[in-house]
Amino acid sequence: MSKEETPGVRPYKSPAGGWGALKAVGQALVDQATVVEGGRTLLHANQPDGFDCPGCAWPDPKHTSSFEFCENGAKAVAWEATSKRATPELFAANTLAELWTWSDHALEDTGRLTEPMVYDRASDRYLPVSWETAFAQIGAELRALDHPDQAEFYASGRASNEAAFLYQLLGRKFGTNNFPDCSNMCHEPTSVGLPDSIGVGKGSVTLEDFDHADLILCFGHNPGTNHPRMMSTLREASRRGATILVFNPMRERALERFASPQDPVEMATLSATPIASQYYQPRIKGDAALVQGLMKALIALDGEGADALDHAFIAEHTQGYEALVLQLADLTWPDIEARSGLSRSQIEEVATIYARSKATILCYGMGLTQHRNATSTVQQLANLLLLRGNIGRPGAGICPLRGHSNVQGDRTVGVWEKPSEAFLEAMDRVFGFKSPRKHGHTVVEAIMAMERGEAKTFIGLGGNFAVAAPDPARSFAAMQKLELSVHIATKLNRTHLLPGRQGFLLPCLGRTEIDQQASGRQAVTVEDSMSMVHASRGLNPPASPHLMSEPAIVAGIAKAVFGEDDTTDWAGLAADYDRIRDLIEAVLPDQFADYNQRIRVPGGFRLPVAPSERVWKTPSGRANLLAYVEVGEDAHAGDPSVLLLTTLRSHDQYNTTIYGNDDRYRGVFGRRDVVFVNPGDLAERGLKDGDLIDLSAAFDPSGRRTLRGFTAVARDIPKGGIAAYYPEANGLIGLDDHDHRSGTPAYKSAPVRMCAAADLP
Ligand SMILES: Nc1nc2c(c(=O)[nH]1)N[C@H]1C(S)=C(S)[C@@H](COP(=O)(O)OP(=O)(O)OC[C@H]3O[C@@H](n4cnc5c(=O)[nH]c(N)nc54)[C@H](O)[C@@H]3O)O[C@H]1N2
Ligand SMILES: Nc1nc2c(c(=O)[nH]1)N[C@H]1C(S)=C(S)[C@@H](COP(=O)(O)OP(=O)(O)OC[C@H]3O[C@@H](n4cnc5c(=O)[nH]c(N)nc54)[C@H](O)[C@@H]3O)O[C@H]1N2
Ligand SMILES: [Mo]
Repeated sequence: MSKEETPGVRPYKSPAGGWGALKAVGQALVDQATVVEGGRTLLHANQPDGFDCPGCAWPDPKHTSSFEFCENGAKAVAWEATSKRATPELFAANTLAELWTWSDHALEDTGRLTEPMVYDRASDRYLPVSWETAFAQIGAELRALDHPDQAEFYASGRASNEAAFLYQLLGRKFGTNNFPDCSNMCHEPTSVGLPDSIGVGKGSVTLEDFDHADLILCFGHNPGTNHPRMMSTLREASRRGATILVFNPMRERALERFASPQDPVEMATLSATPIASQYYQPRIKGDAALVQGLMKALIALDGEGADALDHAFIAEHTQGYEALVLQLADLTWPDIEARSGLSRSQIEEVATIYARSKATILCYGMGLTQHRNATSTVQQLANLLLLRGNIGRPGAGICPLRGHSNVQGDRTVGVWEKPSEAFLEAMDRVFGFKSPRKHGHTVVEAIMAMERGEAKTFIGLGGNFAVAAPDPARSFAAMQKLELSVHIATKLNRTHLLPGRQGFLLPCLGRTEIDQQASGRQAVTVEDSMSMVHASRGLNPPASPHLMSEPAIVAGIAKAVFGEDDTTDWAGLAADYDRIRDLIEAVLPDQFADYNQRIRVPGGFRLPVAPSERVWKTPSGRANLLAYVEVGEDAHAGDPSVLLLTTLRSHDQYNTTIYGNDDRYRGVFGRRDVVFVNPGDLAERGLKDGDLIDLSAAFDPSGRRTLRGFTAVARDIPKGGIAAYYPEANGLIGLDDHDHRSGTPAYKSAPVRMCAAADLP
C-alpha cells in the first residue's frame, strides 16, 4: 500500500475498471444484502426482456444481446433491489428532527419505503395512511388553491415516458406549466442552446457513429464514474486508432486509462488501454475561451490554405459565419490564454488535429453546462462542429452526455416548463381542454416562488429537490413554507424531512420490479441520450405489497383532483400502459408512430433527430453559427482572494444518493470532506496538503455560508480553481448565481474564499 500522508487519501495507481471494479460490485451486493436476488437482477439490466438500467442514459447496443458489465450500474441496481426496508416502525421510532441528524447515506440506507405515510406535526413523525385518504387529501388541497400556478410539479429524470406523460397531463389539465425538473439543474443549456444552433435540443450522434469517428473530443464529463458503459465505446475507439482529446481541469483516471473487466487479457495481465491521446487541463470555466480559441486557430489555418473549414457546408447549411469570424478576429491570444488557462500553442495543436480529422464527435457533460455562461458555451461547441460540417454525417456530431436515465424522454413527452406552442396545441386537440400558455417555473424559479409564498403545493415525482438545489439556506426554508408537499419516492431522503403544513410520502415501484396492473404485467418505455426508445420490464417482486407504480399514483392524484366523472379515464390508463402510449402517439405522431408495435421489437426504435439528417428546424431553415454572448461576468473576477469552486460526483454516489464514502479513482477512501486544491493556491495562503481549511461563499459577505473543517488535498488542478463534492458543497452556491438563459445553477464555478480552519469569524 502506498504511503498515506492525509488519512484516507493515497494515490490510486491502477487503471479505471479492472479488478477494482469487480471487487466493488461484489461489495455493493453484500452491503445491500442482495447477493442472490441482486446478482440475478443484474443479469437482466439492459436485456431485451429486462429493465432499463437506472444508472445512466448512455445507450446500450446490448438491449438486443448479452450482458455488459458496469460497476456503477450494478451499484444503482443493488441500491434499488436492496433487502433493507424503511417501514412504519422506522418512522415510529424516529421524529423528523432526529432523522435530520442522520447523514444522507444513512437516510437512504434505511432501504425501500414500504407504505404511504402522512406527516403528523404534533408528534413530528410520519404515520401510515391509506392510499385513498392520501389521494383524497392531496386532491382537496390542490382544488382549494386560488390559482393553478400555486402548484409546482417537480420531476426527477427516472420517471418512465408513461409516468411523465400522465404527470404533465395532470399538471396542464389542472392549469399550470410549472414543471421544474432535474434537467433545469443539468443539461438545460443544451435544451435551450442547441435549438437556436441546430434546431433541436438533443444530441445528433448514434452509438454507431463512434465506430466511424477519427477524433473524439471530451469536454467536462467523467464517464468512468458517471457513464461507465461509455468506457467500452471509448476503449474500442482508442484501440482502433481514433484520437481522443480530453479537456478537463481534473485528471480523471478513466479518461487516462481503462481496463475492461470483460477483457480476459487485460484482466489477467493487469494491462489497460490508454484513452486520452492528449489530456488538456483548462481552467475551471475556461471552456468558452478555449473553444473560441480553437475556432480562431481553425480559421487561421484555413487562411493559410490548410482546408480547415468546410466552406461548402457553411454556405449551404449555415448562417452567421461572417459575424462569428468578426467576433473571433477581435479576440487577442493573451486574453484567450488567460481565460482558458491553455497556451496558444496547445490550442493551435488541437486545432491542427481537428483540421485533419475526417469525422469528429464532440462529447460534453456537467463540466460545460453548470456555469453562468453555459448556454452560450454550448452554442460555441456547436459552432466548432459546424465549421467543419461535423453534424449530420457518419462518425460525426454532438453528443451531450445526459444525466438521469430518462431525463431526455421526460422532456420529449412534455415535462417542460416552456412547452412549445405546437405541443400545447396537440394536447388541446387530443384532450379537449385548453392548456395554459404562460410558461412555468424552472427549479430556481420554483424555489423563489416558494420563498415568496406564491407557490403553496409541491409534488415531487422522484428526486431530492432541496438537496440537489443550490443554497440550502434558502431551498430548505422555502420547502418549509409550503402548505402541502408530496413526495413520490423509492427511498427516504432529506427533502422528505422538510414537510409543508401537510406532507405525504408515497412509495413507488422501481424499474427493477414487476409492475402488475388490472390488464396484466406492464412494461414502461424510456429514451436514452441518443434518442433510442425501448421497453423496460421489471422482474423482481415489489419491495412491499403496498407499493403503487408511478403512473398509478399520478392517476390516483388526478382522479382525486378532477373527480370520478372526468373526461380522462385515469383508472383505465393506469390499468394498461398501452393506452397511455396510444395517447403519447396521438399527441406526438411524428415521433411515436406505431409506438406500441415498435417497442415490442427488441432494441426499440430511434426518434427522428432532424440535425442527423442535416435538416435544421430553425426559423431560417439553416444551422446558426452564433457569436458568444458574455453573460453573467464573474462578480469577483480579478479578485485574487477568490477561487472558483467546482462540485463533483464521487465514484460512490448517484447524485444526492451516497452509496459509500470512497472515491477510488481519485484516491480518496472513507471520507468526502476533502477539497482538491492546486499546491500554489495553498502556499499563497500559508497552507499545505492535509491542512484543515474553511471555505466561504464570496457572494455572502456575512460569512454565514461556509464549509468548515474540510481537509485540503493538493492536486494537479489549474490555479484559481478548487473542487469539492456535491451535495456537501451546495451551501456555497448562490441561488441567484445561475445561467440566466437556462436557469442552470453555476454549480461548477462558485466564487469562494479559502483559509485555515477556524480563521473564519
Ligand atoms: N454513478 C453515477 N452515474 C451518474 C450520476 C451519478 O451521480 N453517479 N449522475 C447522473 C447525472 S444526473 C448526470 S447529469 C451525469 C453527470 O455526469 P458528469 O457530467 O460526468 O458529472 P460531474 O461529475 O458533475 O462532472 C464531470 C466532470 O466535469 C469536470 N469539470 C468541472 N468543472 C469543469 C470545467 O469548468 N470545465 C471542464 N471542461 N470540465 C469541468 C470535472 O472535473 C468532472 O470530471 O451522470 C449521470 N450518471
Ligand atoms: N453542487 C451540485 N449540485 C447539483 C449537481 C452538481 O453537479 N453539483 N448536479 C445537478 C444534477 S445534474 C441533477 S440531475 C440534480 C439531481 O437532482 P434529483 O434528480 O432531484 O436528485 P437525485 O439525487 O437523483 O434523487 C434521488 C432520490 O430519487 C428517488 N428515487 C430513486 N429512484 C426512483 C424511482 O424510480 N422513482 C421515484 N419516484 N423516485 C426515485 C429516491 O427517493 C432518491 O432519494 O442535482 C443537481 N445538483
Ligand atoms: Mo443530471
